[in-house]
Amino acid sequence: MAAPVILVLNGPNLNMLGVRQPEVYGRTTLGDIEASCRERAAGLGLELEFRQSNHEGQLVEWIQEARDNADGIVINAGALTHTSVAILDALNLAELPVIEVHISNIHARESFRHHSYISAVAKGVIVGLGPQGYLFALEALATILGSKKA
Ligand code: CA2
Repeated sequence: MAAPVILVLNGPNLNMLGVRQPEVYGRTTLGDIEASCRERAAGLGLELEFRQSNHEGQLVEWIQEARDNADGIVINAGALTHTSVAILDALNLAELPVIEVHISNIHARESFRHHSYISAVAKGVIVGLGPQGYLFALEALATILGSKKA
């Protein structure tokens, strides 16, 4: 059987991880996160597509494509988490299991970060656990999709 395909999507400014504000987001770069996700996905029997865009429309298009090309989505939409009904609609249309990830604990930060449009469609939400949150999200999808190796 073919390995389930997981689309890991990253929104605006996440390409700056490890470069600015290490006190909030740490020193790990998005490249480091991609490498650890690839390693974990291989161990879980998952195929990985890892992407980042600063553009809402690009993220919407990737989510639309995922409906036919992927089996699950991990998404850290960055600041679009708190503003984008378009991403919520795209995720609803995709009809795939979604795990929402945030590196920081958005509930311990400014009040405008406390609400997420994406949480309404997410099977689960992982916040505040740093880059490891992405790995927990892959574990969760592997369990949901039944691909976890014994
Ligand atoms: O904690 C998270 O993962 C966030 O999704 C990160 C977003 C923020 O807007 C969300 O509220 C929570 C920010 C993306 C990263 O922005 C950077 C800013 C400075 C230095 C490095 C990254």
